[in-house]
Amino acid sequence: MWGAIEHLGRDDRTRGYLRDAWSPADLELRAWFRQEAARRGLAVREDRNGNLWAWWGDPSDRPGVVTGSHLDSVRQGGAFDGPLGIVSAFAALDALAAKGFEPARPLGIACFTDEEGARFGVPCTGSRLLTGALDPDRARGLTDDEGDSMAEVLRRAGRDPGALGRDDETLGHVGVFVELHVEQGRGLVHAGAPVGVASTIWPHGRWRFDFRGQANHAGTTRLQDRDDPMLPFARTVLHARELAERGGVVATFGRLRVSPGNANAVPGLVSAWLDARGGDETAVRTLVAELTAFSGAEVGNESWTPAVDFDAVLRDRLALVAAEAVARRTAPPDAADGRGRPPRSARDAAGGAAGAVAPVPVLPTGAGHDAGILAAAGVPGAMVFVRNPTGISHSPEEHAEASDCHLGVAALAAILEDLCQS
Ligand code: HGY
Ligand code: MN
Ligand code: MN
Repeated sequence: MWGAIEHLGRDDRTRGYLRDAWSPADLELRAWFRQEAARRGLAVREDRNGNLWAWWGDPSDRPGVVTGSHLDSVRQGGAFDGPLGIVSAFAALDALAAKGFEPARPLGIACFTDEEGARFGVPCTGSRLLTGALDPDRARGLTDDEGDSMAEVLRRAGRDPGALGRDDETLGHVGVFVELHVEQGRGLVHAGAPVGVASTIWPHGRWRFDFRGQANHAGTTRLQDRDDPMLPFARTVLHARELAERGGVVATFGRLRVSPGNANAVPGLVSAWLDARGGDETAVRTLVAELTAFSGAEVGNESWTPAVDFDAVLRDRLALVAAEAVARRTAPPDAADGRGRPPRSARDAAGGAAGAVAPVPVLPTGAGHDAGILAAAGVPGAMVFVRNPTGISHSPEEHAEASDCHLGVAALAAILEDLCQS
């Protein structure tokens, strides 16, 4: 499966991915999702917001267990952020089917649309629209770099933008949502573990800063006659770093638009997007307020996601289930006979004694996810992380070892089996 999609949307110069929502690459990936679901006899449907759902069983009978993630990427992103959760979901269902497991409740795979917000600027638009966290009129009016609105892009993709909006029927099909994701950090590297479970998603948001000035000739305009917006922008970027260090949070200006963008002219407008996050919501909001006052820019909030604490009982239960699944696949051959038979049980394998297997590490994350949007809407959820050797993400360097990915699938399969027992 991985081989079937890894070339889709890849920039072969940089090996980064360009998988904007509703781009040709995204449409090819959505077709791939439908093929993989059909190959397994899963009923596929697209909801009014463009999210895809593949079902083993009928969720209108009773709320199901859902896993999945997203297929879109940031610009020049990595291969794993999103797709690893989708490929692992299909592989986990294959593992359950191969052992003859019959889920006692519907089991679904979700592919959320436009999780990164790379094209229209707001992250998780599919899950935010689904849960009512994003106003459909605002969504329809969001524009991309070409000035095309989401409504126009949806129409071109054969969808009805008028249908966007909260979808309680679809949301009601999700009894619990478990998202597997490559770790975007090095927590599992430091813990020496291939798989972990999320505790919290940090509060995070995006703000647009517009610095207005006077467009003018770069050669004939004296310095004292200039109103150059690039200067307050530059001071603001440096000040953001100082405030972030002081406040114990992170702040990033990663997207910049200089208008009109002539090399031989003082710009008239500099637009810059701030991404601010941290474990403490007050500290994040304080940074934004202080930076706004300092900047002198027009500042608009484009998205805000409050802190999400995943359900602690579910988190701890899945951390144990994942640990047992990993132990079963990594335990040394049974010493008794030395014939390398898998050990009698994960518990024996762990320590020989009847002791329990230690749960996998439980980690916070500074990355937003659809699982966080659903949890904020009251859908019980959890996240499974797969080790990322360098921790790098949102970059072509993003990577996960195949052996860790397979352990992630084993953990996800065990989790889905555990949740679908009854
Ligand atoms: O930006 C994020 O945290 C996520 O990768 N969309
Ligand atoms: Mn991402
Ligand atoms: Mn992601």
